[in-house]
Amino acid sequence: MKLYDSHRAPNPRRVRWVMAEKGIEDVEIIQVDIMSGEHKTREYRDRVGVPHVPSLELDDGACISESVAICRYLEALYPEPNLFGHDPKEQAIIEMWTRRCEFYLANPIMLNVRHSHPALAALEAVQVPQLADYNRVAAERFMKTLDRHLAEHEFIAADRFTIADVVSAVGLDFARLIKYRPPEDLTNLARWFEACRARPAAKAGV
Ligand SMILES: N[C@@H](CCC(=O)N[C@@H](CS)C(=O)NCC(=O)O)C(=O)O
Repeated sequence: MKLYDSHRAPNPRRVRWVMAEKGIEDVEIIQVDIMSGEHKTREYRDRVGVPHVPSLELDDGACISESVAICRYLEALYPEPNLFGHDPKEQAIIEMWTRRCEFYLANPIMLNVRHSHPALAALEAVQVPQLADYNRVAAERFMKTLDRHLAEHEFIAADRFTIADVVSAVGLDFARLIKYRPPEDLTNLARWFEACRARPAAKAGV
């Protein structure tokens, strides 16, 4: 299998992190330079279907994009350690949190960064500072919810590290590009974030 990756981009990092948690080493990593538009070439779009990274190309040539779908596929091939849930209830709860964390935290943070960092202007038709502010405020609203939840829970979605933690930690870490730090009073969030960042797999390909 081949992973179309882009070194600094957050969504491919989710996949690299999951691969490292599971000790997956038999995937060839191919760097795609999104800053120069390599993901928009005819060849890449024909192969992958969308101008996005990551994408996982299977040995039969099929390409799976969407980082969480790729991670779920890898979980089916390499079930341990379990990141997506053991039984229907746990799977649904982990998916619930993963979607919340993607919609209300990771995506707004990504938009905040993309509309603030001068170097990322290359990825936007136009950078809109108000959009950056709006998305930061939206992400911080959900950070408060997460902080309250993490007062009672070590990890976000289960009694162990899961895909919901990967999505959230990668999102928050991406904001370091613009030197963003979550509000200091969110101490439970800070404790959880440091625990995630301390995991050996957090350094995969970073
Ligand atoms: N929901 C998709 C998002 C993919 C995505 O937006 N990837 C970014 C890099 S993190 C990208 O390819 N950006 C290229 C662009 O915006 O032109 C996923 O989770 O894989």
